[in-house]
Amino acid sequence: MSYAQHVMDDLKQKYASEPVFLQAVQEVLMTLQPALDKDPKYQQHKILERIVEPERIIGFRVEWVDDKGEIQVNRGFRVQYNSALGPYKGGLRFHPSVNLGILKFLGFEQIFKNSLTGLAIGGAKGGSDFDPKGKSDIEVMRFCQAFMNELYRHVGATIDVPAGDIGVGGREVGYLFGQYKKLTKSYEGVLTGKNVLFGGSLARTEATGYGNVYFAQHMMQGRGDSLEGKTCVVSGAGNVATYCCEKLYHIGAKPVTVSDSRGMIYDADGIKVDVLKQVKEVERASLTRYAELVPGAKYTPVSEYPAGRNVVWNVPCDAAFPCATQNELNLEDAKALLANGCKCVSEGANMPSTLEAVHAFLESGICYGPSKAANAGGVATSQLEMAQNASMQKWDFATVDNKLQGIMGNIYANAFETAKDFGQPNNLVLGANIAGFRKVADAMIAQGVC
Ligand code: NDP
Ligand code: 2IT
Repeated sequence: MSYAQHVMDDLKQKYASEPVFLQAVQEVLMTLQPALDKDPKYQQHKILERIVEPERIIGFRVEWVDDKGEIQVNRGFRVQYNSALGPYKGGLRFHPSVNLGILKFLGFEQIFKNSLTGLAIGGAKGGSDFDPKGKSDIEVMRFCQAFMNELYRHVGATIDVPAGDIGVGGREVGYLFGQYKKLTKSYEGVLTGKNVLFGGSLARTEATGYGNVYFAQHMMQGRGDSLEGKTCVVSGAGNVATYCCEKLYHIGAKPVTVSDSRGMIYDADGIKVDVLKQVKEVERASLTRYAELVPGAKYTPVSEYPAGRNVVWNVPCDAAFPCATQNELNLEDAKALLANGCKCVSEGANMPSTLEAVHAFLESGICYGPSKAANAGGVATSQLEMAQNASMQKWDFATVDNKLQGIMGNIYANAFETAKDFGQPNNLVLGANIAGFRKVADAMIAQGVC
């Protein structure tokens, strides 16, 4: 039995109750074997056994009082996964589905993603089962303050720097930052994704979506093609999806769909990004509101989806950008995309495709950009925010965006060249996993067993 398989089997026994965590580890470990065979030092130093275990897991009770005066209790977590390359770095997710297994999957992915950026950041993730939906602004503020009342002990500008993810955007980061400052007296870059008024970086809001499109454009250009003039489907309607749509227009492509947890929009003329921002960023409403504001757009509620399938993937397209959540694209969806002529899938969300869907994309030979490479622009720009905070500088939008473009180009080249070195030039899953892994593993070996 191979080294990777042995570690995977052991993990399956230990963490049977954490299926998405096991899925994320499986995807990585099953592609690493050629690198492990080439260099026995990784097995000698028991790198796999070490890298799959978080350095530290912090779990805590979050109690707060809602607008009716009732006490509410939520669970809070921070998974400090790996600090070989730098301070822990990764987002916070506030969503009712959050549990330790989901945060371990996200934290594990973050290790390799952050390594791929080429920047000095370790991997982490955190969050809570708190649901910001339907809560008043004051309730969200009280919750964020209660969450930080424990988290502040474990984070800091050179220790662990959280940011946003699902359910955590500029508003939440602002409240978390305010409470950290209150508790510690320290005005420091302890969170990224801050408002530009108090240390936030220009282009951080746009970075994940823009970066995903830059990555997809590199993949297409690598095949002598381009996204220009192409019809694109996008899932999600939050931060990543919105700025993915915006950048698609900048490069001459047309996004025709977006979706949220209640339904999807098909707008054949192209998604109106200003309307989407109004609905989601200003009104915080459902996509039914988009259909009200854009009469030509077609809204399909989840209740009309065929069992478990987002109909976004049935819309004929040249390129697809899953930007909502994990496992939102299954084998049937992959087959529908391929049958309709889709040539490129670039993942804005973390692990949006099931393992079966990933295999279908790889076998088909289309451009497939795995999330830890394609969506790394968000965390990379977070590191640029850390750099600006540490040096007390503020860079203009173009400076940050140019750096982001350079980073996405480097990630593509690194994943592609690594995949080529291992004889599978079009397998960016293998290329990204091996390239991300080797840097972290080599740093762990150099830092000793500690
Ligand atoms: P947001 O909260 O801004 O938006 C999430 C979007 O996805 C919403 O439209 C939401 O719908 C939808 N969604 C969430 N969960 C589900 C679900 N279970 N089923 C259907 N739709 C769902 O989050 P982001 O845009 O920031 O994050 C989207 C994805 O991108 C996540 O996978 C995240 O981990 C990843 N990511 C984010 C980065 C960032 O910088 N923000 C960086 C890298 C990756 P609704 O509003 O109805 O809940
Ligand atoms: O999944 C991710 O990379 C993020 N949610 C962004 C993390 C960050 O620290 O900016």
